Amino acid sequence: MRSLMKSRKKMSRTTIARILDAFHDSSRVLITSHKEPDGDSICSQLVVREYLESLGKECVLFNHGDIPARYRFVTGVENIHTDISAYDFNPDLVVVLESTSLDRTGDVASVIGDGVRIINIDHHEGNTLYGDVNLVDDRASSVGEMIYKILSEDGFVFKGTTAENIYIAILTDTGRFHFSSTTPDAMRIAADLIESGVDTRRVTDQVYFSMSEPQLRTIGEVIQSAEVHLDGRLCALTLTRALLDKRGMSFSDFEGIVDYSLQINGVEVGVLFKDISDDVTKASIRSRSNLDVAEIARKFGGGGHPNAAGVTLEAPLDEAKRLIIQAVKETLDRND
Ligand SMILES: [Mn+2]
Repeated sequence: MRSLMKSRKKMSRTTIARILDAFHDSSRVLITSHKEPDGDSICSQLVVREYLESLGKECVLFNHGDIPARYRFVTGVENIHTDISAYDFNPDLVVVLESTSLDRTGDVASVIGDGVRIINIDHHEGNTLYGDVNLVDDRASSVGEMIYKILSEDGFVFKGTTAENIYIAILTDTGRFHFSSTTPDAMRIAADLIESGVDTRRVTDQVYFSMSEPQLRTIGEVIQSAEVHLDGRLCALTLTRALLDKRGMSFSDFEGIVDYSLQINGVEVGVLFKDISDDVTKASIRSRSNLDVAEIARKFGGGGHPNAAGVTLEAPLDEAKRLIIQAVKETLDRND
């Protein structure tokens, strides 16, 4: 515990105290995160809700975009609303997690009234500090890790669902303790959570080894169509609406399949392209070296972490592929 205490200094104690004050002073809290939420954002939101409800606060959770299939087992996930047209809440505090800018919350941004206090908690580089209180730590493995540290300062004890949900946040944001975000702090917190009873085998099975047969077969087709470019340094995967329609599935059934783009030895950059519509393509970009793919994503209005970024391009699939592959080529050429 000693080294965990020491490393907590990375996040300002004053800022943590201000966040805890805001939590205690609130009565109605909207908790949100980025569009197309992932394991870290979903689980962190649920933990903040449990904590605030334990203080007697009223909480509403809203996200823009479906809960990915692999997180539908998470305890409490049914409390996250996604139909913004049904939004009817008047919060006195808004907690925004995992969002570099307020726009990243998508439609939720449009229902946040002027003058409502905003708490911004994030671990992405380039956060625009749009909150009344901003806690941004780009060295944190996950927002889940940050929430663990913040709420621990208030004496909150993680057990049962809250322990499991922080564990899932760290597990998924570190790629199963694989990415360089797998820090000593992340491991220490994970160890504390396992000590408090998290069943790591069950949780990992549920997130990563619980797909349906059509999901597995669709992934097979995506892998089959992998394209290798730039002398074997870039691997591009494509998930199309046509393929999803054929199997009656949706993009949210395939969160995480970009990871397959980095499976080939020698590939430095992996990209998953999704044709969201005829004129809009989403690219998830990954790297395994110190090549900064967030910089590539930012070139087109996206963002993320150095090894994991994303961008939505107003371009058809083929055009988007050309643009991203060219940008990766330029970055590789510059680094050579
Ligand atoms: Mn995260």
